[in-house]
Amino acid sequence: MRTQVGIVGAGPAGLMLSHLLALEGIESVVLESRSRADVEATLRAGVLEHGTVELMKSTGIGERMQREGAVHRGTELRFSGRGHRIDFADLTGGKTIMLYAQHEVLKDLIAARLASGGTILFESGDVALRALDGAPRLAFALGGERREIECDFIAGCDGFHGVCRPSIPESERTEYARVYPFGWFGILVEAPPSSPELIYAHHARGFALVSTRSADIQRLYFQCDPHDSVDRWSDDRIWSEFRTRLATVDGWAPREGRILQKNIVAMRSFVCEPMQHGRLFLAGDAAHIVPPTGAKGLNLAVADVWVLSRALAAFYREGRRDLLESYSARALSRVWRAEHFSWWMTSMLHTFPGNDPFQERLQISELNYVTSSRAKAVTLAENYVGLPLA
Ligand code: RFL
Ligand code: PHB
Repeated sequence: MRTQVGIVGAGPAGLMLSHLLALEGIESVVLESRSRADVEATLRAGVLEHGTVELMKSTGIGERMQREGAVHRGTELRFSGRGHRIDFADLTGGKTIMLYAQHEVLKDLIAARLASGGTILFESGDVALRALDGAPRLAFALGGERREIECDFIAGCDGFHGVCRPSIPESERTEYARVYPFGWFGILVEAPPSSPELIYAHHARGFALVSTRSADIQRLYFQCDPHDSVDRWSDDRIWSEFRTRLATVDGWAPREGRILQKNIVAMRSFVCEPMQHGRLFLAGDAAHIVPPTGAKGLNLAVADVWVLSRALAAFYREGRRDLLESYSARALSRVWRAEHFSWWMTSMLHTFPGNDPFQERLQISELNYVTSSRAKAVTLAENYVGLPLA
């Protein structure tokens, strides 16, 4: 088997790359270790930046998102028992975000690729990368048989725990990491949204977030011990924690309902530099991780593959190599901006173990500033809706 670009991973990075390349007439094969059903059912992100939304619309995969997604023109920061609105549209010259679940984006991308004759090999096992400096190949197992694909380039879109990043010799990469001393306890709830916009709440007991998935499903999170277990949290205990952390002076309470799912996610910041080695290019979580407080992960994956697809298009159309050579540097400048924003939002809103009253006063001061100074609010808003795609 031969293709122009071998892509490992059918997440947002891999599928969007395959889609963007197809629009340029560039062939790709996507190898995915999980089944299609599993990929299409895994619950993750929910917020799409302005640029991600525009890219989906302009490349013909935005139709269902426009019908079923919800446009949000702002968000609420809640602390000391009061809510403060950050008006994205007003602060950014009209930009907004879209609430549309990551697995819905993946369903749309998979349908679009298959409808235009694209190849996605689900349930591919034992993927290995060979000859990254010469004529690269992807070796893998499918349906009990060993197979190989020869490619011009390999895109490593296989997430944080994938095989692509470790294929770059350790001496050729530098990793920057921060692990946070807390995790997020997430629940999926059968109830209409408690609020028309997302609520990011700072409370002495810890951070809480109110988000939605649809007209009758809510997604809520609260900061927890990363080593905690969902079994220790009864539904009553969960609701009591949310009521406490989200309480306002005028008696606001979340809309409660049947809890459909509970999970705990760890929080980390991570960047691998460079994001390329020979003919291998990393994109998305394979190269970097942000804590979810800035809602950036999926959007960064899309921004990476936008840059990579432009570089590959320039190579195949005009024989240019310069954009491929500068891929990592150009992608990393956006990555580090998002790393800073995600770290800043996380630091401002969470309670850190061992926080002293001085630290707590600093957090409240910063929250007061963000919600009272237009200049500071603009920095939050323009990062949250997303800086323009390169
Ligand atoms: P993914 O989505 O992890 O996809 C990688 C794919 O590669 C496959 N794979 C392999 N395939 C073949 N061979 C191998 N050896 C393989 N190893 C792995 C995997 O099965 C998988 O299908 O990475 P990608 O494409 O880079 O996309 C990244 C995003 O998924 C991620 O950043 C976001 O979900 C992060 N995130 C959020 N991002 C946002 O932009 N907005 C949000 O609101 C948001 N909320 C979140 C989030 C992540 C969360 N969790 C679970 C960490 C909320 C949460 C709770
Ligand atoms: C979500 O809806 O899952 C979500 C929203 C905003 C975030 C993180 C996750 O910052």
